[in-house]
Amino acid sequence: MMTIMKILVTGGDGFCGWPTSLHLSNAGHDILIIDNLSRRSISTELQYESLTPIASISNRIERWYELTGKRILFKHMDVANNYAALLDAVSLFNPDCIVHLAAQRSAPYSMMSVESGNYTLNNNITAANNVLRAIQQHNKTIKLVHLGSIGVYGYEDRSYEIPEGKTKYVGIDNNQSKYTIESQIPFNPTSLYHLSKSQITALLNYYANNFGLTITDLYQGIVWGTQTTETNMDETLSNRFDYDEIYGTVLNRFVVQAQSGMPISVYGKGMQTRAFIHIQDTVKCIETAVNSPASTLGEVDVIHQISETRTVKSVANFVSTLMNAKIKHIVNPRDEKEEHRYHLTNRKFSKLGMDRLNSLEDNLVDEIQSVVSKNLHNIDKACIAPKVNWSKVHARTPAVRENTKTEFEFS
Ligand code: USQ
Repeated sequence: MMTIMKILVTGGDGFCGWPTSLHLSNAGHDILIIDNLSRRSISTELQYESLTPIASISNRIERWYELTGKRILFKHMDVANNYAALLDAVSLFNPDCIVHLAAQRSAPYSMMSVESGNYTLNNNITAANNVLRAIQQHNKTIKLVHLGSIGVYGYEDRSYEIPEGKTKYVGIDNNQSKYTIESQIPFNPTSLYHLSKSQITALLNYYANNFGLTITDLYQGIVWGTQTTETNMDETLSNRFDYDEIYGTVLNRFVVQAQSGMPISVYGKGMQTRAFIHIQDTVKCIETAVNSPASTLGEVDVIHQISETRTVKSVANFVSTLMNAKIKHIVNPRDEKEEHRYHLTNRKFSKLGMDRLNSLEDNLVDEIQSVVSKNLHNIDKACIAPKVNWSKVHARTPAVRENTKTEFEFS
């Protein structure tokens, strides 16, 4: 029988956080969302809006209550900047589990300017430390599920399969005896956002080793899709859909481009391999992690939250064939390898019963029809061309938006 838990979701108003909160609430858990609503203020700052209309957090919560009779609690709070308030909330709510999703999650945003890079590092690392500290101070048995990123490994050429968690190195010491070193394979993040997530893994290990906290770290791939069973129940519950140059991830962008008659913009050669997961599977994987037994004391349980890996070119080809759209290779605005070997293990979720995750083939048509076609009139073509150049740190403020190029530079 499922145990009903009290679950605190930080970042519960965001793209992964909102559907996760609904999903866990629907499963019968008591949910408290803590969020500073920064995803909404960054949207205003950039002047890039979600393609789907987004209701206010109070309307979302009220509608959920009207539809289901389930009450989600909400506290407007900045986890990174108000430790005392966070500790108060944790002490008062006394959760069994904290799902920590509060983070600045865009890699391009973190590379946009010195300020946005510093904000990403400070916000993400301090928020994670505050959550860990609150658990340590209030009640060390609270389980932490952190949403990490598969991007911490980076995209160098690797001939081997990247394991979930530690790998063993066996060597011979000076006395000709065998010794073993256990460690994660080296991280090589390619953006400050991904660097912030790799720094957080050090924090998680520190608190697990030194204070015995129970922690699961989900290294998630690029999320695509918009709605889940719960967000589909009513328009007021709709999740966001970003396709702009900063927050839009590759597949969302390709679908919007194809649907609005623009060429699909493949950066460089397009042989970059990336891991993907549908938002419906994100919420199910998080639920599985919440319900799974505690990790070995002192060890962070690392799980790869991905359903498939594909090259950018194969994603472009798939969308192009499906929607009869042209593909254009454009000058890559990022510092990244355009061709590399990349293999990831993802056996842990199948062992936990999550063995059939959605692939592009399963869900893309539905996504195009129910989300993109329906909101075609809202597409702002000017926000699609990439304006952040990875190798040049240059400020991009709303004030200069009108003057920035909206055309692509083709290679
Ligand atoms: N790309 C294109 N054309 C585009 C946009 C992107 O070819 O129009 C390419 C990029 O060069 C890159 C790949 O597609 O090689 C993926 O780019 P992305 O923007 O979809 O994803 P990325 O910026 O790497 O990271 C994003 C989010 C981050 C999340 C991460 C998942 O910014 O929040 O954590 O996806 S992962 O990297 O797997 O950890």
